[in-house]
Amino acid sequence: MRKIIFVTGNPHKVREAGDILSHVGITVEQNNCGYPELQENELEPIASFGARWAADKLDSEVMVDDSGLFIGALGGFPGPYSAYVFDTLGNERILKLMEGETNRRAVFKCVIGYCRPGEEPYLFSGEVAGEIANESRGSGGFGYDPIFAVGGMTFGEMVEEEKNRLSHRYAALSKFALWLKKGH
Ligand code: ITT
Repeated sequence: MRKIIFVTGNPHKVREAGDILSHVGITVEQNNCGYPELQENELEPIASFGARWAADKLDSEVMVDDSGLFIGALGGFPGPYSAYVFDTLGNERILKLMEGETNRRAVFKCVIGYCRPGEEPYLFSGEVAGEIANESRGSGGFGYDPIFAVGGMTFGEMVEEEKNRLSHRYAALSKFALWLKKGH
């Protein structure tokens, strides 16, 4: 089994990535060393810089995951600021911001950055379209899962395998896995 170091402070991401990548013979190991998160309007440069920085710091091949929830009616907010907004506002106050809003469309995006020491990073992105639920539902998953719904069900209401079959992370990791399988 090939083992890739996953630099993240979020154990839920590691668990999901571990599940998804185990099907293609890859295991992931969490490293909590962190990386400087650029302030950018897109996820790609954040993942790119982070992957390169961590590969050089750990002198090993690494992957990072930068994800964000882009809410249409809020002009794409919180997008790349999703972690900060989750920590400061949280789901209930996002639902308040969305009160009376009929356009509930949102997109969850994930960008996986992969890098080897001294090399250029590679990026793999995935997204899933969904809606902001009217209320928080379900206790599964993490973060925005209880308020992000696909096909009428929130990620929080889904069992892990269901979320992992249709999530933004699954979409990004599938591309990554395919690329690795080609011998990279
Ligand atoms: P690292 O940067 O250390 O990897 P993080 O949790 O800060 O961990 P992000 O910046 O990518 O990661 O996360 C943005 C926010 O979106 C954060 O609050 C996450 O909890 C949340 N999030 C990311 N993926 C999610 C998912 O699949 N379902 C629900 N919320 C998610």
